[in-house]
Amino acid sequence: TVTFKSPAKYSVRTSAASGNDSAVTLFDYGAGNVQTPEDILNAKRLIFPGVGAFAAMMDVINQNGMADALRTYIEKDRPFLGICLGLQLLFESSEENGPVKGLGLIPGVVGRFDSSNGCRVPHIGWNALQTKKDSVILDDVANRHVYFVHSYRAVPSKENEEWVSSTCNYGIDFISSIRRGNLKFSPWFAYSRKKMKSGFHPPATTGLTSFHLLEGEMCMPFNFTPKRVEASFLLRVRENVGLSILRKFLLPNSSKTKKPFEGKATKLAKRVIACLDVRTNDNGDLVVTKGDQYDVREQTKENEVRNLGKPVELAGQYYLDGADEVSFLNITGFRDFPLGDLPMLQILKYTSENVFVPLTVGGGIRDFTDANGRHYTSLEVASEYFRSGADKISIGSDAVYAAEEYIKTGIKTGKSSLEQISRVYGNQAVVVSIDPRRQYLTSPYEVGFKSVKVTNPGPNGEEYAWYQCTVNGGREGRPIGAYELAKAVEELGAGEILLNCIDCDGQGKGFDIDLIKLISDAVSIPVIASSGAGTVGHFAEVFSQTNASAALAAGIFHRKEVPIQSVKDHLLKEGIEVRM
Ligand code: 1PR
Repeated sequence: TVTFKSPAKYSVRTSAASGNDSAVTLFDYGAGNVQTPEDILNAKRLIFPGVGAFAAMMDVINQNGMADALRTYIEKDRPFLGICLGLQLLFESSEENGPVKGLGLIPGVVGRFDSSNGCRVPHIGWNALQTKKDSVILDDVANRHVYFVHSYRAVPSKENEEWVSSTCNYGIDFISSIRRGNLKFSPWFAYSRKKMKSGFHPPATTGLTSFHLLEGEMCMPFNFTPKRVEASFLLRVRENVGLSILRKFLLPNSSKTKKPFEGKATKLAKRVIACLDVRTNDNGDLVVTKGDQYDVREQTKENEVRNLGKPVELAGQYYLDGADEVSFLNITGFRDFPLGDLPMLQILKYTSENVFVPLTVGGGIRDFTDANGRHYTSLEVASEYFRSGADKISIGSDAVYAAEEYIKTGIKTGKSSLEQISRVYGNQAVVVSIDPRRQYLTSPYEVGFKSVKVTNPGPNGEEYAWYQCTVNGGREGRPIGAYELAKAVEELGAGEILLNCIDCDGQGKGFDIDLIKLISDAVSIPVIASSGAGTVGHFAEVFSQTNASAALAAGIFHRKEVPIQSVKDHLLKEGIEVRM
């Protein structure tokens, strides 16, 4: 029984008062304190989809008495499923903005990943679990990749060994799930009567509005709308691992969902991302379009906007085809205010009901004053995107201005959209999209920006180039290079870089390896290589010759020239780990 107290709000909880054993209570610690400590104590099963920052969460739950209620509930061996912060808060303390004390139910601390061991932070993507002991709830996860996105992790130690049910390796081993319960009982008993705590890191990216669950080979955004719950629990539960974990928690005597997975996940997989550039065409319909070097109009007399399909349908197809993430770029967001562009929000809502891989959305994230004089902050714009189902937002033009200002003054004002959104939602939720254009040079000393010796000389035999950042969809060049921008936005709080290249966009001749090498070597956050994919070989090339964590393509997928599955098959053949 899943009933919602306030379905219109995302801060929903279920009714645990029905007396029905299958009732589940969702722990909402923020958003107006709709939940009381009594609700926790009366819960039949409690799910804590913790998102946000550790310190802020502990403050809230200590002040409103929920921390004590939670401790009592868990100490009484009542069924509890903690996700993300819902796992981390059980430990003694977290380093996140701290040290800050946790509930102290499990010995050990939550610390930050260290990028000095060669791993990019945040840890983003599909990684492999090492299951430690027979943990029925993880049946369907064995040998699979599951999605992580986080900068902090619980540290395994002798003292907490007995709690650990799986670990994951990212430079070092960290705790990916914990569990305690006596397995001489049947699974039903194990879940219903004994301690059961399992926290896969989930994404924490959607603030207080939603949480993510591991999905069959992936993690999904999970907005708790009744429709979504119904669709997900009742219809999709057979299809994916994440939901099967939930199902096993909620319906412990249910049968195994699938035959064992035959592949073998061993480490963090390289991601293949499908990108949908979206804009309104001349008839007023929101369509997926695709440019040639950012020109999205057909070379016809009518000069119409190229129309490659419907956004929700295409995104759904790419999810089924095996895309590891889907990105929407609202490419005219720089001139059309996104909150005035409700169809885009609708597209996100519909897409997130059916697409259970992380969704990124970009375009138009900035402060804005509308025609009636109402001022919207970039944070409000981003929040609206998150509420509509986005897991990450991507900032283009506004990040360029912020980086220019930061480089000029050396001061982090905390006021840029990038800083504000990453402070509230975490840097793993903030992508900076860079739109650079190659500018050839005869000597690297011609400009004050970082240049590279290019593999293919320029039209006049120039051997060097710098990559000039642009704003407003490539329309305006700015006095800042991609290298300088990438380093500045990393310092300002970006969690990932989406690295386009206007010269290569839509050309199908391969990624700009020189550029991607330059940027992925310069920063320690993940870099998504974009623009120019034309063959499966181009993906293998970018992963073998650069430190890109993901590769994104648009045209070849929209025109059905290269299926996502064939990209993955090829990468696998080349010895590059992918999520199959
Ligand atoms: O500046 O914050 O409003 O964000 C605008 C966003 O829209 C930016 O992320 C910017 O990259 C994007 N954008 C703006 N204009 C265009 C355009 O094409 N005219 N699209 C545009 C960027 C590039 C990629 C493309 C890859 C792969 N498109 O997203 O998907 O190049 O293409 P390919 O595989 O076909 O080569 P703001």
